[in-house]
Amino acid sequence: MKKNPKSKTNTKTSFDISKEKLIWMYSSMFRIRRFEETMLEQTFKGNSMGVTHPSDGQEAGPVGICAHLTDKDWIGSTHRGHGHCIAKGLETDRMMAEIMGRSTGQCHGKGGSMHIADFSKGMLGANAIVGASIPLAVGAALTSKYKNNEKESIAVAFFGDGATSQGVLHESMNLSSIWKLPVIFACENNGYAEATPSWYAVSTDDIASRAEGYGIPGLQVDGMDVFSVYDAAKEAVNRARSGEGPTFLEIKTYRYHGHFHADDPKKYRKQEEEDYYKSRDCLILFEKKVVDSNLIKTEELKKIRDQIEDELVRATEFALSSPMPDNEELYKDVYVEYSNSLMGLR
Ligand SMILES: Cc1ncc(C[n+]2csc(CCOP(=O)(O)OP(=O)(O)O)c2C)c(N)n1
Ligand SMILES: [Mg+2]
Repeated sequence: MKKNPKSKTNTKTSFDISKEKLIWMYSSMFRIRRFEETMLEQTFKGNSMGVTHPSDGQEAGPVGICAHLTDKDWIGSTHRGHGHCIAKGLETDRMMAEIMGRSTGQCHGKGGSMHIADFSKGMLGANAIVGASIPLAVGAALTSKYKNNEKESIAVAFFGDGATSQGVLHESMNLSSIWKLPVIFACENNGYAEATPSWYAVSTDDIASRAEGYGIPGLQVDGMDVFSVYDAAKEAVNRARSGEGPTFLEIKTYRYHGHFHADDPKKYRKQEEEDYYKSRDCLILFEKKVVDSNLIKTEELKKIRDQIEDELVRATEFALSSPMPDNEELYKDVYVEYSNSLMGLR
């Protein structure tokens, strides 16, 4: 067994959170869960364009972190990016339409599941290239530092365990450390990169400890418990906003579905493992904590779930009834249009 236990494990759980924020957290996690399940139903009906990677099971990570961010903060995302988008405030109807390749989609149907972006919300984009969110977020953090704007605008790079042995992460950690950039490295360690387990492919059980070598604090966090993520992220965000530089969070989580929407019989993992994580589901843990502490009533949570179910029915209808893009759309938002306008040719 590989061990390198230098990073700390976050064991704190705080209820120093407003009711409004608690409701936002629960709504966002449930919205992500039902978005992914609805998206999969639609994908199996043949309504999605291209490959989709569901993130259900992993909701507490993006929600616990984005709870501290505003539209002025940036996030970079992954191929499994729907949860990041929703936690950053993107609308489910335009996301669903994007996945279905419709003209009303977030990127006018040209991006699909793995390229949903919305700069107005600080969402730099989902990303099909493993590890590519990392330099994008570090670049955004550099902009912020350069403009003396860290208090208002920090950056978070979401990436999986599969990206953690790539050179780009290590170069990015080094640069962000020497320049004290306002960036958070949010590693969603769900135990697998496609079918390869991280115990086989990653040289340590403690990925967060890798940050120590770059002078960056690393913390392992229970990614099934949104409060655990929330507390760790609060510390990391405060460090970034106050000019103290980057933090690395390793969020221990689990994806409930296979790597992507089809053709993954999940033979590389055991049913007992899946059952274990599902018994610690983020929605169940949340409900238990807030109801036991008399912060929110069971009926209030049920009402939230009902509203989100309705929202997703409407989002799906919106997407299905939207037209496909015109051929003309092919010539918009492309590099030549952008560069010509920069050179004054258009
Ligand atoms: C640079 C690069 N290498 C390989 C791939 C193929 N690929 C797509 S997803 C994936 C696994 C990524 O695993 P991880 O980073 O742990 O994310 P997870 O799928 O578990 O969310 C791989 C190898 C890719 N898209 N980009
Ligand atoms: Mg993974």
